[in-house]
Amino acid sequence: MTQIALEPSPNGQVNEPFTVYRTEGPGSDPVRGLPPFRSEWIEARGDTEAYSGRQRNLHDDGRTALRRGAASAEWEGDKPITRRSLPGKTVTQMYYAKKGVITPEMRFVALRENCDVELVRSEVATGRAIIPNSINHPESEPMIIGKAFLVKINANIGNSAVTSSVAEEVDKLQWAAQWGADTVMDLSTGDDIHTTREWVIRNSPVPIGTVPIYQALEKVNGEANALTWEIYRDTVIEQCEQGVDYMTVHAGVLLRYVPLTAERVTGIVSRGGSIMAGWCLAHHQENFLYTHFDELCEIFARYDVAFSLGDGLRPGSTADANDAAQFAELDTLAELTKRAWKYDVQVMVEGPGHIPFHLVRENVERQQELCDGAPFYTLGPLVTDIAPGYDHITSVIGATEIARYGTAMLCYVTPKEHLGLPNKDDVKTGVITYKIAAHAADLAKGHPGAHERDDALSKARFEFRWRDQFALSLDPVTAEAFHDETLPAEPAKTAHFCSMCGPKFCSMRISQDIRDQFGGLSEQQIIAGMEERSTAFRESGGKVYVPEPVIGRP
Ligand code: IRN
Ligand code: FE2
Repeated sequence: MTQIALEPSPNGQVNEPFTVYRTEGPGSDPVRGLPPFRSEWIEARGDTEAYSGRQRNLHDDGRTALRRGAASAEWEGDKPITRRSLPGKTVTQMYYAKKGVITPEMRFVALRENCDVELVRSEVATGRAIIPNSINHPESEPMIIGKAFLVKINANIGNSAVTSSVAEEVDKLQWAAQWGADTVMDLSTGDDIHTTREWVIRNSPVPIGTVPIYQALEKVNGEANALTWEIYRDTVIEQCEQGVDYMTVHAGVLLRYVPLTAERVTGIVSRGGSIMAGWCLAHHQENFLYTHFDELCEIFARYDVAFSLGDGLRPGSTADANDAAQFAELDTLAELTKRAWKYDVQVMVEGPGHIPFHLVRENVERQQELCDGAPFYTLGPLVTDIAPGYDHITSVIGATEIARYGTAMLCYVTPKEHLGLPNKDDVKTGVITYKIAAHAADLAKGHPGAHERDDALSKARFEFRWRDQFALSLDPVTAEAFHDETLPAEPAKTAHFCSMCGPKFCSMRISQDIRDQFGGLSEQQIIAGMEERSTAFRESGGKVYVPEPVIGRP
């Protein structure tokens, strides 16, 4: 927890420090990684074994650097030691929740959410919430995704073949977490995919998600037709061993759904969805992610990795919203959700995309109904297609609406969406934009305590405690910089106005003057005074508009 110290009010009243949870971690040296503080909890359950994983492809720079100091991974020869379940044991939070066992992870979550631990346990047991913290990511701080809890946001990072280095990705991860990303997805596709991910996970206090089909595709040199279940499975295991916490799996893109996209304005826009659709058509076979789904569940159960069931057929334009292809896939995702639950594997379901405002709500209500309340995780949605360069805004409008009606996690969209790879500024803009949506939804849902920060900031604003107003804001740096642009001097930090309205027209100052004027009077005195006036008003005829007195006429 972080405490924000506050100044006293002008009347001398003390303002208690304001407590917030920040997913920053203690801060880490990139080549050492964060301390693996969950290791003890995991080992104490006695349900896992250490073994030397099958990880390969470690590039030299990554290996030597991480070997020198990696806090969590021990090494045997060239292979790191990782954990998996003992044969016959299930290690997932859902398994323990269903058994009625409260894990340290659940307690941590309850403290973080400031709620009853029993709520955490029961929501995880029914599948309405997930705690996506894998046993091979002991550096991660437990968190929960579910509609009974605070709305979460995810930031995507990742290099592509054209730009970015490993160090830059770690930097982006820390940057995203610092501004408040609750999870981060590493969508790297370049050569150093394995090394990049290793660095990202070892330094991440937040759960890390991936889309394994991207790496599987790299292994077959981008030839989607050459993909096989075996290559995919080995990629998944490699990532489970590294400590990926949740994985997007596009298992709902069924062969028979692909023709439903033929008449669309924008066809299939999901990367994973288009890979799988291409594979299905090329082989004229059912999607191997669907046909091997049970094996995937068995693997995920061994590491407590959560499914993020991918929406490979999400609409990529408002014209295609809520169409047959999208909803057919959702039916299949609902079926798969229940299949995963049989293995006690945690699941969330991904959602769109591009949806005009009036069709947004139906998406979450339908998903909640079909998937028995499994957490919904949506990409925006963008409510219009006409503002490239501003798609953090077109999407956050839909995101706020969909979160209000029960979406549990929002995948951010940056201003670079549809245009290019986001840089650090874009990552920050995307995160802050989505923090606003998540918090607005928490307020609208009446989430207990959500309004406290608003109230504290508003009080500071009204009392001209400028420093407190900055400190309580989502982006103190920008707030202070904007203020200082016109009034940089130190006295302005306590001045009873800013340059927006100037000293004479500051409404907050005028309101305070009014209060001061009546400040000496008791409430009874004020009420009595008002009554006296009101009686006089009624006795004089009770008219709001009184005819102008006629003066000087005979
Ligand atoms: C989230 C909701 N719907 C899609 N997403 C995210 O999109 C998902 O979590 C992942 O980060 C990315 C996957 O993109 P493709 O492969 O579906 O385009
Ligand atoms: Fe799009």
